[in-house]
Amino acid sequence: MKRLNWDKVAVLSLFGLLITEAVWAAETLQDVMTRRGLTEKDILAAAKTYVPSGKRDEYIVFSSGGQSGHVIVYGIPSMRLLKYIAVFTPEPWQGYGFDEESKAVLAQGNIQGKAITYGDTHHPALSETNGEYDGEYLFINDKANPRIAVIDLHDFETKQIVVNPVFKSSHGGAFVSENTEYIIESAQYATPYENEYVPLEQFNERYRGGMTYWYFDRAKGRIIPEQSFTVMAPPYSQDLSDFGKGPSADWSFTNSFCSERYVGGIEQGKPPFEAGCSAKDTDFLHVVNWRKAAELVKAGKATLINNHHVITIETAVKEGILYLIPEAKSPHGADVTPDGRYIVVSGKLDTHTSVYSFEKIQQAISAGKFEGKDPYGIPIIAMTDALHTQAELGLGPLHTQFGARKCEAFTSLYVDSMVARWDYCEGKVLDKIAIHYNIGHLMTMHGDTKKPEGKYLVALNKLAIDRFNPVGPLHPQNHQLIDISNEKMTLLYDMPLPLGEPHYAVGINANLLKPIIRYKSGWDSRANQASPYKTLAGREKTVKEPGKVEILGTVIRSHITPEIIEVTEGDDVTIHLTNLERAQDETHGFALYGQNVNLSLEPGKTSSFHFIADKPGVYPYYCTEFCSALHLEMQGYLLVKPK
Ligand code: CUK
Ligand code: CUA
Repeated sequence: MKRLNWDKVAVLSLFGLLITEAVWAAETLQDVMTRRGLTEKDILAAAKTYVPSGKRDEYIVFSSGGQSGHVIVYGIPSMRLLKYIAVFTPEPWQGYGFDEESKAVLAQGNIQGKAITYGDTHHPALSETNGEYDGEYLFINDKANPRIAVIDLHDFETKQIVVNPVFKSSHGGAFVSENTEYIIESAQYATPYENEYVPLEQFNERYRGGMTYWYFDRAKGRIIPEQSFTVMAPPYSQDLSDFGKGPSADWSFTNSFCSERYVGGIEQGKPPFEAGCSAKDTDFLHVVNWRKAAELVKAGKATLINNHHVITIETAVKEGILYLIPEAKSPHGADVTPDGRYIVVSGKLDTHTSVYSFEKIQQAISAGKFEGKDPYGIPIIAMTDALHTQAELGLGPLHTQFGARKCEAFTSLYVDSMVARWDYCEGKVLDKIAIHYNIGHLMTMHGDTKKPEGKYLVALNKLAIDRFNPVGPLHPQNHQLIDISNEKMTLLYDMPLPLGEPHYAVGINANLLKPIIRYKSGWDSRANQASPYKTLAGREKTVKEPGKVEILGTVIRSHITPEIIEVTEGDDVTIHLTNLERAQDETHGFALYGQNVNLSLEPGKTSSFHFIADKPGVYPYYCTEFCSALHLEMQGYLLVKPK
């Protein structure tokens, strides 16, 4: 055996001790900055965004989840993800699309009898009272299949989906009126209102756009389709919308693109058309008196199409509720200023952003001063008669949000990849900041309300390119947090969002949200009422009828009751489970082998599932949330006996 050289051992251990000491000595801020290559600017940004362990964020953001059909919730300034809210797409963690209660919500979104299991969400809108966020509801649209969803912010769950009865394409939703009386959804690509084939040759006569006004019943927390209506519009590819505020509260504004009505190489009624959607110099801003439109519907002046109230173009013109104003080519955002006096519209193909004066629009309307009519007889107000000012902001201006200072606006510049801060009263640029890369929407805190809080701005960027660690050809998108509290805007943080294209987001002061911690015991959260299947401890039971088994069960640490379920091959099986927990965050899950069953049972919730036990066998089930030290023991067996 080789003898140890004790001298060497001693030297080595001393050396080891020294190294350990060097590493273990507390690092100073300067040490960390040197080690990680951080600048003072980085440290300042970190200090502005870091939310210490156990502390909470000042603002909560609801972002569109794009093609995922979800809504993404995160905090500002930390940019920490808090939740995905499943809306148009099944989502197993929440049991959404797996339990019968949420399946019923998704089924409301079926289109002409077909289940649609995704959505292309674009614009979330927070409910408002007197033009300010009240923290109660969130609405979001689906562009691919014109639908609007209602999310209750008391529990962050999707409660309702409504399908647009006349559009087959829509984009300009969801935006709310000052007191959330209506949610607007405007059409995008014109289609016939009827669900039938109409040849493209009849594009001008039969294809239509329009603006749907969904009536929201605040007491019920639901949209009432029967009390909703659509103002029909020409096939001009309506786009984004906004409701007025204050003096303009009774009006809504919707822009449009391709008012040439170009379709696949044919300008309607003319030979093949070269310039396509860029032949004209301007498109049309649609100005609608929705308050009066609602009165017309009540007075029986609407036409029923697909069992839905439609105000035809003819009626709209006759009653004076619809006007057009030329706007810069290929516009995108239409945003009403906090004081409700101006409408800001940017044309992507024009470097100017236009500020329309609501007062001037009203003057032109009451004086009957129009520059003419469009081919559908809608009066056109001359641009010069409606403009307050124009500002040259940069290339590809898109969307506008507002700041806390007087006349302060922020506009995204898609082509320049910049944000411009400017004064919409004076029409002058105040500051610009480069973003990475190609910004779409932008958002400031409460930036679309009567009282913007400013402070932070989030740039929602279409391309991330090289900002993050590469993860293959499909990149996440980039939400960039920008500090707007000082004279110069400064970039604070890049957050990758890997779920879908986040078109728009809304940020609300966290103090305004008061979500519940638990449901009332035995609650059907989707219907927002006590579940008929509510089950108390000790009252669990199995009801058997020939060919049918119904189980009323419970879950609580650390048992699923019943722990054994016996059925016969071919039985129609329904299981209702109530979570009896009252403790915060004591959610139990429920998964059953081979039946696509996956429930999330938050404290108090009752959820159900149903299936046909068509194959004899042994089907274990278990709780999917690590709920206690005896979590793994929370299990049972479903036994399907052969006939
Ligand atoms: S949109 Cu995507 S960037 Cu749907 Cu409002 Cu403008
Ligand atoms: Cu309940 Cu794990």
